[in-house]
Amino acid sequence: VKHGPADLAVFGGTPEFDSPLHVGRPNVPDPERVLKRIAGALESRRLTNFGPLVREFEQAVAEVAGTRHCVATSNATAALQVLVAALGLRGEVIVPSFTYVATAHVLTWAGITPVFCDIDPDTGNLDPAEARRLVTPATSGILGVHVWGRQCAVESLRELAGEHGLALLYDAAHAFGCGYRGRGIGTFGDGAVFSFHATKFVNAFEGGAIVTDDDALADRVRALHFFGFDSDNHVIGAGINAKMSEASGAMGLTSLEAMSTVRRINAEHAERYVAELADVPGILVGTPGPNEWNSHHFVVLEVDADEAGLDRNRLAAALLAENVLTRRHFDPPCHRVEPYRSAPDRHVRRPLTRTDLVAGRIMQLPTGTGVTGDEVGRICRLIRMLVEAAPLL
Ligand code: T4K
Repeated sequence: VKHGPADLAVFGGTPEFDSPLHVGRPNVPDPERVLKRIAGALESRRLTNFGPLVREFEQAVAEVAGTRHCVATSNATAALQVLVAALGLRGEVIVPSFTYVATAHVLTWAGITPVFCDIDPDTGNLDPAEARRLVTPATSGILGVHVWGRQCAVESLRELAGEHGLALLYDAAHAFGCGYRGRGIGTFGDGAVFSFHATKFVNAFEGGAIVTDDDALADRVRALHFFGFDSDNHVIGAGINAKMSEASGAMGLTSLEAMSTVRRINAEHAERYVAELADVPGILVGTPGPNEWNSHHFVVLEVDADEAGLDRNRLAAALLAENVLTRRHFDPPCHRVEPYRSAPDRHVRRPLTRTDLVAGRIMQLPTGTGVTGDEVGRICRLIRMLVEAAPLL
């Protein structure tokens, strides 16, 4: 137990935790059930190419997403590549810089210019008014990102896309199991993409999915994620291989079965962080807005250095010394990494001041089934103590 600043690890005290606490520690659902499903796949020798596990996974994902169609993929990056190709995007696409680099890189790989748009600092999502100012005759689409599973300004973006005849797609890598106004988040836009990477709410080791309500788009996506082969075995376009394997299907299905338990644990952790840090100056724990349904997979802390007396980086370093490994997604934002920062004029049409501000202030804290409520309480006490000790740090 730490009694005062001298006990903090940054001042030579013993670290609070013996072993590191991670952000993104996978939720491992029911190992026996995963292995049983994999054994079944081995037994039947159906290992990939639309086996029964992947089919079942696709149906279950569509149900949670609230969409008519789901195509499971090897990861979300490949899913975005397929969706971008299926929608025929070209020229310029408006996208936030405050996202994982995968979102921007997918456009670059397709020969499209990502034009970075600033965000609403309250949600971390695309600012539709700013997006409107970025539309040019070369714009073919808007790619929004539902950061932390909080939905973009879906109504305004739909209006904007409709006015200019633009495709509207969403990177919902963070947002599986989330929703807004009673609708699954996958139902917004022409199509959306989920990630089932190991570090996500529901995981398939590696995995992703494309969801849509558009029958023709679904057919095209299905073909393009399988070298371009349609259901009649004709090649309809330049597809790639983005299929999900049965081993991933086994993990994904089992992880889906544990979803409500994981959501409950996440929600408890999130509530505890919010309650215990509520009166710590300069420390704000993000919460979903009204009408939002969230998986609480991310606990996002915003540090106001003026009020807290220390900035995000110093707080993160002091927590690291205590064996609390926070993450800083998304810092640096996309426009500050290659290849975008070397060619800012192509990608950054207006200053991204709110993106830079938010990126410099946020950090994610450990949550999920990899940490206990007691550990969350100890992390909160550490943060409180570090803010109190800020003048000494
Ligand atoms: N769009 C957005 C908005 C995204 O955030 C992402 C991915 C994508 C698209 C692309 O989705 P995918 O193509 O990946 O499906 C992670 C993930 O690698 C990445 O999927 C994710 N976003 C990104 C936000 O976070 P890191 O750098 O945090 O992961 P890593 O490997 O450092 O792991 C975090 C912590 O978890 C570590 O402390 C170790 C622990 N860990 C990790 C893995 C993978 C484990 O204990 N076991 C594990 O198996 O990137």
